[in-house]
Amino acid sequence: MCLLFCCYVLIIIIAAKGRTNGSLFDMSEQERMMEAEEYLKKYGYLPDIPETTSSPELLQTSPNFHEAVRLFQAYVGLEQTGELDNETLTFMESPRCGFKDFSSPGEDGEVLKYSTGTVSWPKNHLKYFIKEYSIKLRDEEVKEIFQDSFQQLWADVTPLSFAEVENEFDADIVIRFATRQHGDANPFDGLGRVLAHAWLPTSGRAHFDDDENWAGPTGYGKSLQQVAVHEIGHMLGMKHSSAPEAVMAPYFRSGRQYHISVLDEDDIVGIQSLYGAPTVSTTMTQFTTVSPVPNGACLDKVDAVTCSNVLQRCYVFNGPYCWSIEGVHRQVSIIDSVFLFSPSNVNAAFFSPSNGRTYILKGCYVYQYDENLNFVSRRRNSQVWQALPCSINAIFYSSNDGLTYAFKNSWVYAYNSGRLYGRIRIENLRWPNMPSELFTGIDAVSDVPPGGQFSDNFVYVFKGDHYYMMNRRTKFFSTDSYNVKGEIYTGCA
Ligand SMILES: [Ca+2]
Ligand SMILES: [Ca+2]
Ligand SMILES: [Zn+2]
Ligand SMILES: [Zn+2]
Repeated sequence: MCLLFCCYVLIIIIAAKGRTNGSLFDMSEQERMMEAEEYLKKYGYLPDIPETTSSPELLQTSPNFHEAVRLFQAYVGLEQTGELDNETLTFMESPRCGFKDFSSPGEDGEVLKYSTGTVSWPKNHLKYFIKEYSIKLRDEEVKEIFQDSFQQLWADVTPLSFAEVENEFDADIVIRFATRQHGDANPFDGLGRVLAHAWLPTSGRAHFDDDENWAGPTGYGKSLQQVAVHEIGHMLGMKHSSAPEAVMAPYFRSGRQYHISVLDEDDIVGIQSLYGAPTVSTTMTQFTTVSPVPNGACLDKVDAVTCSNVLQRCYVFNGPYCWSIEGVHRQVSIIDSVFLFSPSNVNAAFFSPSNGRTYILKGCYVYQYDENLNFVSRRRNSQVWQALPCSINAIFYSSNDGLTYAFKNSWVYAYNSGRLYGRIRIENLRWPNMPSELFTGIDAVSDVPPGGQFSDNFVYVFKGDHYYMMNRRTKFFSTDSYNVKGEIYTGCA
């Protein structure tokens, strides 16, 4: 008896579940037609007129319904059969953005690629605020993902710039993570299907479904970065694109497209139709005007260090200057008089013994120089190293294990050539005896002592006005730290 009763309860639960979130494949054909109609209305393929009472019989014979299916199939790149075949149903089941694909159905039956709203922001500097965080990721990680999504992709191809603020009233853009009913007309639907939605300018709102298993750049789950870049696109005025490779395509991509490191040509043309191309100041033909090198200038902190074993010379960067150190000789110069096109106040620099190149990183860009320090190229961080964020703190090549380590805030990214080998928190590096003040970030690292003894056994880690020594082989940190000012290469001694 109990067994029967329990089964009965279970069936009711399954049936009730099927009504709200069941698979299209498990439904009767009639239910499937009704669900598909809802879907096509929701995403703009069919007019959403409440008075029309549709029935599966009516739909089966309705030319509008089959036309809408055909339009949907064209949009997602399927054969236009006009029927709810398996490929079509699979797309309708896939995780996607909640924004409509068409705002007016049909649009002359023409399938556009990128499309934009008619309104863009009337200013180029926008402030955003994360009002509610995800329970799936640390706040700090969410902050970093949004910072990079704004800076690294959209700001790079437009005159737009972005800053995070800590107050809703100062913000143009407000971001929330929420589940189910959350105060607007589009409640979320639990795990899967709709992942997020956002509004066109100048509303400045984006909501992310926190029932999704959001993941950072190397975690398993749905890449928050991929969805964030897409929703930011909406908030800047972009609608959906039918170009399958576009960031503004409505469907979530798993696998190789997990983390977006460049916008598609389609997205770039679209966003530039609203805001134009970047202004000159972000391109590399800028003129630096800095005061002449001060006499007796000395370093109190270090932006970056790089040592070339081809030239047997190190460069230590601070503000607009770099100190060249070769044995006991040191010379101060303005950075771009040595490294053509390099900006000042660099983030990080290192020399790679595998190709003899020197790399200088600032913001989202990496400047490359050949073994004689001739300028080679300027590319995005993420084009050179997979998923490397903008504005890192430090980077160095470890001759011991052949990996390149890049540091940003409390994270370290390890690379095998350009491929991401792993990303962990600095405190989990298992480099014994590491001082805890380094867990929150470091300023610079050098595999060679800035004095230039190339056979030396230590790696030098800089933070503030101190540096620390780590054994190159054992990765064991010395207990003592040293004041940067006390050293010959700083010019302060
Ligand atoms: Ca969902
Ligand atoms: Ca630095
Ligand atoms: Zn969207
Ligand atoms: Zn919402």
